[in-house]
Amino acid sequence: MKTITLIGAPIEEGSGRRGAAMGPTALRIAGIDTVLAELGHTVNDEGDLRPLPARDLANHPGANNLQSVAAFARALDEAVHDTARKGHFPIILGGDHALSMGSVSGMARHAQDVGRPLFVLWLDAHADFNSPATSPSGNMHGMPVAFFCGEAEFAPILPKDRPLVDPKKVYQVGIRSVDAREREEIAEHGVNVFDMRAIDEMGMAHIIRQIVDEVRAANGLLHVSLDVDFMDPELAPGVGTTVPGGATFREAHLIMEVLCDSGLVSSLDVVELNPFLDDRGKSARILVELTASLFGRRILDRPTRAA
Ligand code: EXY
Ligand code: MN
Ligand code: MN
Ligand code: MN
Repeated sequence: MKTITLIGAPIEEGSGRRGAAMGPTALRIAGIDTVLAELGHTVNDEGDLRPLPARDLANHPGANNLQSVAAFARALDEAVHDTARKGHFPIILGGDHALSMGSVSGMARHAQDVGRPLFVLWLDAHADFNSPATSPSGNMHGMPVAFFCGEAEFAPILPKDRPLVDPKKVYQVGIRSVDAREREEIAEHGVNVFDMRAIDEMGMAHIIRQIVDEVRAANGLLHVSLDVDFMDPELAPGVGTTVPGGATFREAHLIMEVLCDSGLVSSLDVVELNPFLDDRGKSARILVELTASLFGRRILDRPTRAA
């Protein structure tokens, strides 16, 4: 059983619209804490971070709301690193996806402390590999992967010596919306992308087992970043960036079940939930279901699959 720390990150300034700041509250109302406690885990809810804007940074024409986004990145880098150092499992309740600039950086520091490589599983419709130089929107929720890989260095958001994530240790699953320059960047840097076509052709079981096998072979830590728009919008409508043709309920569940069996997951972001756009809490409830599967809820007991 784990000791889990819930960290609320009510950021919406990275997304270009209002509503995602209500995400942490909706996830709590949907029962994320009680579900985990009922599975036998110890759950500490640290409440929500409320950082003041980072006024030391100049506004940037290609990075909307930089001061607010940077403030959350700094606060999460610290909070996630501190949580992991105590041996606790951080779950970050978002909030838009710009928060992963901080959460992944905090885990990269922890991985460096313990001498293990950090892998990132990015469950998303989008590659989130823009920078201010490539972004069509300037919205920073489209930039976190480039940021933690060191490919969006335009302002002193985090210390210069922060550890970066190797793009070849980033696995993106569910992708179906990639901008022109982003497409070139992810290819150039060797990000592992399993787009929806790959899921259709190979099957989710094959893909997730391949990822788990690679993390295990490297004795890695695995940070999971779950964007609501990874799932099909019919299933999870509570997000501002819906893209048709997403993952099904079973595909999403299977990932969580296999990840749970693997024992390799070190940290989790649950992001982009916009309760203002949701349908009577449907998306929030699905996110709680998926989190429960990651932490041990299972349909039936089954023998552990040989590695
Ligand atoms: N690629 C688009 C942009 O950079 O503006 C859309 C990004 C949406 C990002 C969402 C959170 O995954
Ligand atoms: Mn995203
Ligand atoms: Mn997305
Ligand atoms: Mn580049």
